Amino acid sequence: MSVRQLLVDIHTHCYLPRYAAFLRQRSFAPRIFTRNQEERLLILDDEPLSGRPVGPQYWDRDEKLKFMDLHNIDVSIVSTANPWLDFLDKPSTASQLANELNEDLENYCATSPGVDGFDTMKRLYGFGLLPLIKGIGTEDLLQTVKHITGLPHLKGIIMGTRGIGKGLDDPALEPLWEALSNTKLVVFLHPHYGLGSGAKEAWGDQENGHVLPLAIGFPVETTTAITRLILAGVYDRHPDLKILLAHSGGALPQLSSRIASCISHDPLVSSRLKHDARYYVSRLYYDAVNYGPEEMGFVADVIGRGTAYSSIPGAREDRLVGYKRMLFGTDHPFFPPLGKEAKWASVLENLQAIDEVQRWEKEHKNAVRGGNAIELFGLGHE
Ligand code: 5CU
Repeated sequence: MSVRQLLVDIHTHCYLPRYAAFLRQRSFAPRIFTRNQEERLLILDDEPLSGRPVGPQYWDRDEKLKFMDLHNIDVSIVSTANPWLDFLDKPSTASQLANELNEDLENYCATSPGVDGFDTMKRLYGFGLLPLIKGIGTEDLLQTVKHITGLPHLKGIIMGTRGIGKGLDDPALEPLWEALSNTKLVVFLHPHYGLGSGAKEAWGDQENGHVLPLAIGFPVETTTAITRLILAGVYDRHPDLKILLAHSGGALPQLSSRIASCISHDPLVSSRLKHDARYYVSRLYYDAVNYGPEEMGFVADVIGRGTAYSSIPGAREDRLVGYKRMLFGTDHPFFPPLGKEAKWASVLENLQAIDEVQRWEKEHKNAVRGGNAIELFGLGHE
């Protein structure tokens, strides 16, 4: 009897009811407000103050399950959408809210239905939140990591690119990397700020909706953040860290040889790292959210090629292993159809892209669609 291959969505968001209620109490971004009897969401610094419509698809678990059913998604690993708790300024509020939201998400997942034919597997798992704000104590961060490791349906944490205010190369984060690398938790690194204060000039005066911040700002932000982490030697000190990059790593795969070359020509940095930068690229995980078969195959090729850049003697290049580090995602509830179509193009495009990668056999496509996620997150073994 052949075993059904599962479709697992590892990039799918929500604003839990408690989080949405919190945003409704705020009078500036991030906030949810009502205009003409319609709730609207304002989260990005550079979006029009009118925000955009927001509704139950962001907080109602039944809506998530309906969306999954519509697209034949068996399992989702749900994360709070940006900007998480980054905007809070009181460590005690951030820690308390993180703990409450992590409990809420555990409950959201633990009480979800099981997957048909897979006895021990739930349809919903989650990424928890850390109180990553300026002024937070290391103990508070480590306490939250410990709390999350005790919540069996939370399989990782989602975090933004600012860490506790100074980015991911901040030495103050060292104990956190250490703690995370001693757990099975996967760190989902996700953008929010785009180009930050440089955006106004970079995007120009023309009104282009959300296109530039999302298509360019987000990926550049992720690329910069993970490059800074690599340059700080975090992966050398914590090779067991499991970091999953949103949007297929942004521009990292495309720029990895250039980054490696810039490092090797820089007198300050050339001897700092244990490996060529391309090796670290092969140690990361990437969502398969890039909407095109050529991009999908390219990212996998670059990951696979990185295996040859280890400074470990005898390391061999195996281009085909790249697919093992790529995992299907949707970005739901963002990118809904503009028209009345039932199925979401943003989902179908990524599925089609996976399906059309040249040189990927059925086995590779199934791994990216779900097998890799089941293995990486240990689904069904809680
Ligand atoms: O449309 C957007 O603004 C977003 C966002 O903020 N976060 C995300 O994950 N996808 C799209």
